Amino acid sequence: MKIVTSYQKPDIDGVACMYAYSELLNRQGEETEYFIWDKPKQEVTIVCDMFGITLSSLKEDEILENSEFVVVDLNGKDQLHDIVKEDKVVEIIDHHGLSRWLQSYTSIQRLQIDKVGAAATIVTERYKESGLIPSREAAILLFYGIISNSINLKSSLTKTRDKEACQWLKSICQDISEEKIKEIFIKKSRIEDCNLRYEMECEVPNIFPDFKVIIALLEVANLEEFLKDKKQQILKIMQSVKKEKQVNYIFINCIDILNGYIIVFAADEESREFVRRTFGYEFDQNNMTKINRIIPRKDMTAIMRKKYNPKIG
Ligand SMILES: [Mn+2]
Repeated sequence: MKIVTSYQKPDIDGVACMYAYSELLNRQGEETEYFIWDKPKQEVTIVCDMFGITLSSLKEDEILENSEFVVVDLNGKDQLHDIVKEDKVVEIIDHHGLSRWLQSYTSIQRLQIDKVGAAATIVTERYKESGLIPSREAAILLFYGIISNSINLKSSLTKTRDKEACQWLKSICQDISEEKIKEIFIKKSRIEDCNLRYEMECEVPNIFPDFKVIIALLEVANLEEFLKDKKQQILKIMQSVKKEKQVNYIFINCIDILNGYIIVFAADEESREFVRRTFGYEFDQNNMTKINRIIPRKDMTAIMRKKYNPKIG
């Protein structure tokens, strides 16, 4: 039995890949299920409710001892469930930078890590290659997975391949609609205070030889309005996460998903100084910096890895 899985609390790209790739493997005669670890991001619920999609993940205790794993939308290890043993991972499909854990996967039979906007693009291409048409549910999840990860195809990471995958999914599934994109983005921006920390994705530090840093992330529509209301709370959350996780620096990348710009600000002066010297951003009198294009968190992580990591093999 093969189990398709991804990182804890996956976003819609991760969920789309688990759902759709497991479906594809099953239709190609393999026996697979998918395992969603922990509650997915809010956007997953929004899309599933909107289109009446039901997810049926394996439960932790249903995973058999000698299962093999396919890991999607991830090539690291620190965000994988303990049950996923390195030597049981047989395939990886991802679009993130290469992680230092990659070498520990000793049983890999198939590995595809491409710099595209979403891992769902790669899974969509697997369907095209196979000559099979994804189910309505798989097509919808893949489409909005690509739209979400590529910020409506506006992110600097967007490739022609992402656009072509979206075109193809639209052509095979009539329920996919452009109008729904704005609706999803606006719904996604209504973040309750009790969910703010969770939506900020600020729990996993990037560990470098000399320091630890967290890049929090928020993707909302009408960002400036949103920050008028939430900036103080965001600062407080960052300051307590900094203590709790014992990291040296913490800052947030806020992306306006409708208007295509970002605002970056940091928890304290130390963290601001780190952002200045790492990315060259300058802060205004409110200690914020606005950049008139979308810089994905992945790009920031890549810059840090290049600058501060000794060469990874
Ligand atoms: Mn992704």
